[in-house]
Amino acid sequence: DGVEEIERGVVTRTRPRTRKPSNYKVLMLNDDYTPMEFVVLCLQQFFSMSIEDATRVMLQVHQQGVGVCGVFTYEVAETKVTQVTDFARENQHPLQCTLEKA
Ligand code: TYC
Repeated sequence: DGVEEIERGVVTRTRPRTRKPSNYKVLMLNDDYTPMEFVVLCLQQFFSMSIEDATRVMLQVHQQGVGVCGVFTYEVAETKVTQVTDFARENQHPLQCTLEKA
């Protein structure tokens, strides 16, 4: 903790005022029904991936059950999860996305 002398010899101890925000991974989960092309489209649209990277991540999720879409601050990660989930529901797909502290 920092030590500050303010006036007339009064000494106060202060905590460091800021803390770096933690990062969160956005994870894509596999399911049996969402079309592969739809997952690739989501990864391109919401995570700005090239078609090659999107296809690689989609296949990893398909084969291993889960894959990392990216790492973001909590607020951004939460927004991405909502965007993917809403877009999937609008298109009647069960695709699931979640976040995990990095
Ligand atoms: N397993 C799906 C299929 O065979 C494809 C898929 C991949 C679904 C990744 C979800 O996050 C996912 N159609």
